[in-house]
Amino acid sequence: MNFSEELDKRTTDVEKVIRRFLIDEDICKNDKQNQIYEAMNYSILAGGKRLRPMLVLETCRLFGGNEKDAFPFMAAIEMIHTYSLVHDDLPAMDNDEYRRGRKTTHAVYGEAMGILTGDALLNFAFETALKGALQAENKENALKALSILANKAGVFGMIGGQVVDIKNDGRAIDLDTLDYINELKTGALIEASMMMGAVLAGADDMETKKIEQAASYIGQAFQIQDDILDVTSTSEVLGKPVLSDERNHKSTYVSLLGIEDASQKVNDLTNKAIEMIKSFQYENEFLFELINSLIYRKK
Ligand code: GRG
Repeated sequence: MNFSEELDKRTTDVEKVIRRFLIDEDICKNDKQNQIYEAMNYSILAGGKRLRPMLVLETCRLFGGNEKDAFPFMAAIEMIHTYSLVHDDLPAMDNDEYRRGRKTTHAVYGEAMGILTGDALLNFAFETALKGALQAENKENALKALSILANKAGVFGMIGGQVVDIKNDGRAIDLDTLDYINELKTGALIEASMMMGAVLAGADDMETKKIEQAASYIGQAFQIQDDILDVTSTSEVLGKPVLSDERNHKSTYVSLLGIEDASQKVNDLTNKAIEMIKSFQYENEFLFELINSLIYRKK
């Protein structure tokens, strides 16, 4: 099996894990609030690369951990990621009509339900992770993972990055501010994913710190590649509008440095991350290939 076939297979496996933690609409169909279950499942089951849950699992495997303990955290991180997309697409934020190749949640269910769907996914993520932690083989490690998740999703992580991004809306920003936004807005959930995988497998503080740094490089590279695809790809391939940064007057690595330098930066950051992870002397060839493949991703 080549890497791309292996990736497809593992994405399907990750998808199966996520589905196990979602609300069963049939069982709950008599609840008066049943539309929220439908909207939650509509947004989370719309596809997506499932990168973050895959990083949880593969980093857990890197450190030789118990995969079962990682499952609820894989679902939780994808719920938080999906909530951020649902809220980011709202009229008050980017006001986008398409995401993951289909109508955005608010476009289908209305703005109020869009807000509530994001809120519900965020809350359900913590309910899922907490239940998982209570049943985990190593509860102390699971609690550490839970604390990482809360920290990286919040004001010191993803939300903090979004705040700085919005505060600078329509303004030209310098590279330092851009790095700050990218590290938090995009990097924080990727850091959370890899750190959770590591601590669930019993990685010590020094190893976890190193994983955090490597994941931060991966997150920055991921965001710069996202900016490149925004100007080089098509809405059919991406499943969302292109040229959105230009339309929203957003400074990116592409607008500040040009495509060539931005691509070089993606390469450099990715290589630094892989080198750092390889320095542990643990083996997970698929994880290394996965990180490397993000340089060439088309969506
Ligand atoms: C808290 C409202 C709120 C927002 C937080 C993460 C975020 C800020 C907004 C989401 C939109 C955005 C451009 C995020 C940057 C990270 C990024 C490139 C997300 C897209 O992730 P992919 O490509 O998406 O993994 P799929 O659909 O494949 O899961």
